[in-house]
Amino acid sequence: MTQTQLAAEPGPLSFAPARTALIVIDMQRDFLEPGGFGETLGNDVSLLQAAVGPCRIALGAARAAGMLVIHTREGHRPDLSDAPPAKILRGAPSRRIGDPGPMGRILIRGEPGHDIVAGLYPEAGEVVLDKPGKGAFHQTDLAQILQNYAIDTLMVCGVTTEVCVHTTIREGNDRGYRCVAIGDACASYFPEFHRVGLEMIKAQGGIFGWVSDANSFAEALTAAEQAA
Ligand code: C5J
Repeated sequence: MTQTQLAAEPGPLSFAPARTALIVIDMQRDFLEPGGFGETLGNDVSLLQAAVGPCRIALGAARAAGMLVIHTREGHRPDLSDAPPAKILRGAPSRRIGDPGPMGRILIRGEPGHDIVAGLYPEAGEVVLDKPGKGAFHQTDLAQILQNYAIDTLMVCGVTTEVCVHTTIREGNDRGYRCVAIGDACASYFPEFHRVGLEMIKAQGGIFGWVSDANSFAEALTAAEQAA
């Protein structure tokens, strides 16, 4: 099986594209566009645009390499039966989960705001995973999907760095996956949290993963293609 080397921190990582999944976390209108969940929590959603271009690079490279691509969407059933009251009621947002907004009901499956942004839209055959929580393993069939494809390495990008990206990487690490944050393809409403969030992953010799970037990921896949 073809292996390739990824430039990463705290050190390079050898991986087999055939055993690797790209997971694009929650690049949804609800987080990236005005009027959605992110804005109701008082955030400047324009800050998340920084991740779109690098996510496109990572997605394009993964697609060209024939890798498993998984898109996640955070959201809830229309009857809110899967939404913990503590999540709905937490904080003091101007509009809460399930309430009507300019992109439909906030953070509800099937509503326009729940959809993935146009520039990163899933292609036919890619896995779209609906998750009720922050982590992509919580109450989803992700573990089964990764097992079925014999995946051992997760390349993770999306939003937000310190919430859903971090939670998913921590969950994956505890389940034995080698997890890499594609750092420039992640973003946060808090630039400092983004920076420190990436630092946390790779500190202590890579305490729960590695950090790389979209171009390095694409270069590693090109090298794998040339070696095959
Ligand atoms: C948040 C996420 N931040 N996708 N969700 O609530 O990170």
